[in-house]
Amino acid sequence: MRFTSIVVLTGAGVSAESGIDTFRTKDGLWSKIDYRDVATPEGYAANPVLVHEFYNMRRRKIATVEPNDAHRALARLERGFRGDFLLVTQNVDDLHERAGSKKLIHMHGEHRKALCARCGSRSPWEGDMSVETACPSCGAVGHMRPDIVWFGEMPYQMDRIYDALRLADLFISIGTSGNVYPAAQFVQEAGRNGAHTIELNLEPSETFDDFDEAIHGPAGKVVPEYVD
Ligand code: BJW
Repeated sequence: MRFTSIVVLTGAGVSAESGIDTFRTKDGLWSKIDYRDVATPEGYAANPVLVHEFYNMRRRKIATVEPNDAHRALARLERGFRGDFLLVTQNVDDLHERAGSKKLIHMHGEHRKALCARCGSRSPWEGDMSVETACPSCGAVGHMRPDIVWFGEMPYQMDRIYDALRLADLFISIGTSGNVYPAAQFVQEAGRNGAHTIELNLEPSETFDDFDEAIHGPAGKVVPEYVD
């Protein structure tokens, strides 16, 4: 491969063929539940029981699914690439790790972690969570929440991501609708710094026009074809 520094951005579409719901497609999560109720700090303050139920259900689902060919192809790309590599995922599932990816950032958090809103500690989390759950670090009850970045909150590790985007000479965006910022701006940031930019998505995304190249189709097919 002629490139020296690769940044890959993934979204819900990369996990769709594993059986995880996307958000904004016709039957996606946001067609069934109002995102303001479950994906904002205000929704959580208004009804923490509903929010815990929503994430408990999603955490249980993730435990039953497996990585697909797209996750495995990205792990192969990382293993076989000699230069700098960073996988930035918006997904909160752990399918990239389970497929073998190592150099990755979960910019929107992780289902298998809990965040204490009282002391700020993060803990690995496996089972359900409720308003009765005590924080393993400080012992406070009623402050544990899923470690998920909600609307209006700052995504994780933005400095590291922007540093990688500035150095990248290849930016690959996979399975994301390009509706949610700041991830939707990464293609512009990478392109401004000279990277070749490519979209691999089921259909043209909102930011399709910003890419140098696009291949449209299911991730489980187009990602291995592109990578191998
Ligand atoms: C397939 C496929 C297959 C299907 N193969 N492809 C006005 C203007 C601009 C910005 C704002 C604004 N008002 C508010 C904002 C900011 C806000 C925002 O972007 N809002 C927009 C909705 C307008 N953003 C934020 O608040 C973020 N924080 C922030 O901006 O902080 C300030 C800041 C500023 C500057 C720098 C840094 C920081 C936080 C956003 C947090 C998002 N959180 C969620 C959590 C949901 C909870 C949960 O997980 O349960 O993250 S929302 C949800 O959307 C989730 C996802 O990670 C994220 C992105 O969705 P994604 O992955 O793109 O999924 P879909 O469903 O949209 O698309 C799937 C795609 O796959 C589709 O295109 C399909 O076609 C495709 N596909 N099957 C390949 N088999």
